[in-house]
Amino acid sequence: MNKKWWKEAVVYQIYPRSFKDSNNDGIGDLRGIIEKIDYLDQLGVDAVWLNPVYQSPNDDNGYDISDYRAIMDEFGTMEDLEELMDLLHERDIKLIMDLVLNHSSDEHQWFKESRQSKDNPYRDYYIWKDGKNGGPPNNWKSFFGGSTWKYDEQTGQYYLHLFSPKQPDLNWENPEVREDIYKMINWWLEKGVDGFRLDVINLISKDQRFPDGAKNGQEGYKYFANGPRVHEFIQEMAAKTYNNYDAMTVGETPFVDKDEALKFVKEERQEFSMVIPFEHLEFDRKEGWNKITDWDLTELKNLMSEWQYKLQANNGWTSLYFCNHDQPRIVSRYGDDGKYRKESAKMLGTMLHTLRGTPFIYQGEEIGMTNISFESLDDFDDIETRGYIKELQQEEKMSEAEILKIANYRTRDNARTPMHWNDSKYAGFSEVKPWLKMNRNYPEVNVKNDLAAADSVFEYYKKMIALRKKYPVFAYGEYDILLAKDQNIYAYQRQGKENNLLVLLNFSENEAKYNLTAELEVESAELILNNYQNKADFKLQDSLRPYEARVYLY
Ligand code: ISL
Ligand code: CA
Repeated sequence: MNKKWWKEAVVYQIYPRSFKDSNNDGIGDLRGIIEKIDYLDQLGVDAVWLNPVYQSPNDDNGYDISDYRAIMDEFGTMEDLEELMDLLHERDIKLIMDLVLNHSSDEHQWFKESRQSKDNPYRDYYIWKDGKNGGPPNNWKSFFGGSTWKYDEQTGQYYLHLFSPKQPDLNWENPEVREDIYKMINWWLEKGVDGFRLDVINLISKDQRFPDGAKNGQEGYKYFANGPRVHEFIQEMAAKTYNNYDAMTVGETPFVDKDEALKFVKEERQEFSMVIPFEHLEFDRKEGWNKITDWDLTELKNLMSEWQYKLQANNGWTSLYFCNHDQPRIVSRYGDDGKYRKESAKMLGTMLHTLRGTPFIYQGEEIGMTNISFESLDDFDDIETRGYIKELQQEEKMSEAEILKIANYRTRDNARTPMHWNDSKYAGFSEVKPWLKMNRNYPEVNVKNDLAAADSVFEYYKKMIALRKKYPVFAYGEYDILLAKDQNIYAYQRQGKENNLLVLLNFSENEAKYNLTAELEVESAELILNNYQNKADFKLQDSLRPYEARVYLY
């Protein structure tokens, strides 16, 4: 196994808008992050990934970029970003930037030109088509509701937008677009950033026939996800930009299974260091956004195992995550955000830090932040949620109360409420009313409390990160599942050069018995991590307490 800094790293994701507001305008900013570098250092993370901080009209909170080489006014200046980068580097923390290359803002100079006329030099920077039978060119459905096509009066054609109409898709078929993008990426690399998270990067190559999708357009993704030229484009970009640096790259890849993933991350192919998988976060939404589905731990175990085995056998790598700015909080989904909040937060964290891959922590996860419960549909800010609410009201005629229930469970706002630093009004995030409502439990769940308590989620995370640094088996050990059929316990081994790990995770709120005598021949092992105070001796046959996590070294 080739050693790489990013295989040993733990990444901390910051959503700048909601991390820390330094100038009290209610919006988090770069100087706010600078104020909290000590905190990141204390936790022990190796890299910080910032969600987009570029100039943007904020139709989708920065994922609609109007200038890739300028900083959003609300977040600060380029000097602030450079200072942040230098200060992180002084502490050996890398800086990973978000790159949104599938689309830009409609307020980007390129699009302003492009929509002017059919013979404008920038026309082919975007995807323009004539309508069909008085409607859009095909039936593809946008991620945020409605058609993916918008009619533009000026030239009488439609442009493609997989996301909001203010996020027109760039035309990667055009070599000039690609070259302009590569120049921009190199400009950031020259500045000294250490890598990139590449937004929906597997959507950049569209089937040029633009066929209708089955199921009334729901399956349009078959023609724009993992498209015909996607690997050609990525290999070209990699060779001309980040592969000439010691950079880490993580491709965000919806609609990708383990086989598809391998094409992006097999080391010899030189595309990405790792991808962001989605399948492990889809169990509770198999029947769509507006229905919470029951699921079984064995499904999660099977899926994780498939990825783990496939990637380790083929020299591939992955990111490990449960939370990000698009996902509801994991304790409220796969854990318990009531009685066992702390135990389950630690147990889920243990899984992320002991599988083979690079763990990503999303701000607030390290203190066990939970989902929100907004009281009015007007409180939601997320463009995706607002799209669904409209659909449920107009097409499904669902009642307000039902919509509120599902929106609170599903909304991306769950991740985006301001970070809880202490128990003061607005939780130490700001002194004025923040841009998005707070989660009401901040007087209990906050950094100040966690730093003061020995059994806090924060202290546990700190310990996990330190262990990962101490024992290479955390990063490089071979994965092997144990107790594969158990419905409550996820158990596995990691086999390394010097040591092995045994990981036992109880996903249920009840005590769960296990018997490893048929699968393991280990006489003694040291308990190096446990989320309960009364420590358990090593036994091949024993039981785990509710949401208990144990990691043994032998
Ligand atoms: O968030 C989702 C599910 O709740 C996805 O549909 C999401 O839109 C998709 O994963 C792509 O996400 C990325 O690109 C979007 C942006 O809104 C997300 O914040 C970003 O992570 C468009 O740039
Ligand atoms: Ca601010």
